[in-house]
Parts: sequence; C-alpha cells; structure tokens
Amino acid sequence: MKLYLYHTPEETPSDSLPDCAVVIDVLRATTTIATALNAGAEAVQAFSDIDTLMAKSAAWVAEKRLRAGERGGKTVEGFDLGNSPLNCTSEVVTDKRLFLTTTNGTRALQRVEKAPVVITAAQINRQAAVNYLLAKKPETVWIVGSGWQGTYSIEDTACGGAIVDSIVQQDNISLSEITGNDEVVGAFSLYKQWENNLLVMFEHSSHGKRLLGLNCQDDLKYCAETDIMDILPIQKEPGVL
Ligand code: 3SL
Repeated sequence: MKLYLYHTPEETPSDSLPDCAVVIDVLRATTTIATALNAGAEAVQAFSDIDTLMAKSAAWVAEKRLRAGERGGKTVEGFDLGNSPLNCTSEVVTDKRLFLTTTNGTRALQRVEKAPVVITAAQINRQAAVNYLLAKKPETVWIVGSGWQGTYSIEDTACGGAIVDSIVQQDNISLSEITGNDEVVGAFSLYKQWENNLLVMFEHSSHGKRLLGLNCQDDLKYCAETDIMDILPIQKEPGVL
C-alpha cells in the first residue's frame, strides 16, 4: 500500500486515478456525511452545484429527502438544513436521503468519483477509514484534502496525518514503506504536533475562524473529536455515499 496525500482536489493528478481515494473535509462536509449516515440517513448524495441538486432531488419522494448545504458557510436559501453535522440527528435524518452541496467538500468528491473505491473520512471516523485501508490494502491510495477554493486547509491535511499515524502504529508498517509523496510525511508531522490540541489548531485555521464568525463554536468542537463513530461512508455510485 502506497499513500499519496494532496492538500487540495486541484493538486491531484488529472491523468490517473488511485485504487482508493479518501476524501477529507473536516470542516465540515465529511464530518456531516459521517454523522448523517451514522444517524440513519438512507444515503448522502453530493453535488457541487445547486441547480443539479435541485433537479435530481425534485425527482425523489418529498418525504424521503432533505436538501442540505451551504454557501459561504450559510444555509442555502430554501434548504431544509445547512452543513452543520449537529443538525443531523436521527430524528431528522433517519431513512432520508440527504441531497448535499457544499463549497469545497462535494467538489473534492467529484474530482475523484471515478476511482474504483471512494471513501470519506473526518477526524470523527478516522479509525473506520484506517481499518478499511488495513483490511483491503489497496495498492495506491490518494488522501485528498478539500481545502478552500483551491487553497490549503490545515485541518484536512492534519486529518490525513492522523490516518497515516494510525496506520504506522500497526505492527510491521513503517512510515517510509507507505509514503508515496513527501506530503504524507508532512501531514504526519503536522498531526503529531497538534494531536492533543486539535481544537486549538482549528481555532487558528482560516476556515475555523470563518466558522467562529458564523457562531459555529459547537461545530468546531464536534469536528475536532477523534474516532467517536465507526461509520465508513463509501461511494455506491458516483456522488452517492
Ligand atoms: O466547503 C465545504 O465543503 C464546507 O464543508 C464548508 S462549511 O464548513 O460548511 O462552511
């Protein structure tokens, strides 16, 4: 198994695909996806644009769908939910399909949707992603951070490092053995620096500050929790987890 880490979807090679892509958007899309599925959502269908989401969701039974998403962190007008994982309680999402659009996370998913296996990870379900990788040992794995409109987001890279850290803590796997590009070593070191203070790191990050400005302190706290659920969102068809 060789891991390659890309800070943003734009950095991923456009002429190849990995055996498995791990998409990360800790703040907040992949945290929301894990939370919704863990709470009993039937599926999450991700869209990078609102018009396509509206058209596809219109064909779904109204009682079985929720339109969710944000632009600039704020709920899209007329949608049932924003992009806060805290709103994805079992009372709200059980047996419903979430039609989700976000600024960066859903775009990252779209970038690698043709890979044979696509999973999503966040800090809250990091170990579920690691367990999958250790069980399947795909030859090439791309860990793809969502970033922010083409720029690096520290919390996504740190989560990639958390995945690397957990893998190398297993017997017989060394960092050098699984490292496909230097970004993997960088992400590992970043995570080791902040692993006991993730919330503080989020508060320093540009996206964390943006969310704090929208009064999303509780979201930040929740997104910084590690390994609190054993759910692995895995793509069933392009865009559907
Ligand atoms: O960019 C995204 O995909 C979002 O997760 C951003 S936000 O945290 O909802 O603002």
